[in-house]
Amino acid sequence: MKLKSGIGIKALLVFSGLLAICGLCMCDVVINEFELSPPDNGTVWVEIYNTGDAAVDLTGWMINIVDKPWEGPIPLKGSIEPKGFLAFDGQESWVATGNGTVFLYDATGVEVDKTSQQSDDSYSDFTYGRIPDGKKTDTRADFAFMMASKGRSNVR
Ligand SMILES: [Ca+2]
Ligand SMILES: [Ca+2]
Repeated sequence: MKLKSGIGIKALLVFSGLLAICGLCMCDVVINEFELSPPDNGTVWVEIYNTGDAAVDLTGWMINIVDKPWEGPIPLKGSIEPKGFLAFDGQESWVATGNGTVFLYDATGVEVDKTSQQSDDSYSDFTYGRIPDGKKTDTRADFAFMMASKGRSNVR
């Protein structure tokens, strides 16, 4: 009897371990749009989109904008709803060069998404975004130069 329950607990631990691993594998959140060349000396920002069917806890997640040797880390918080959009601002003190690659890391530091390197010196209301939302073939073609839609669905 004791042995049985011991096995039961072990199985339960293995099972919850698998659940935890699945939780970490949620690669359903993508970088959906980013503004590295904002108009009027504005703040750079990055929009993420949850392509999945479950809310994702963003505690401990991080966006990093890299324009070597410069890096701009943006810690995330809260959670993102299924098919939801969220935009996170960089720091106002950052001087936008219009260049950069954007990375998204989950709470364990695993790279969840990465954009192509972009260069945009227009300092206009246009941004780079995935059209349609969440399009991910891991090529430059995933991102179109489009009218900014911060925190909303992307439209050409
Ligand atoms: Ca812009
Ligand atoms: Ca958008």
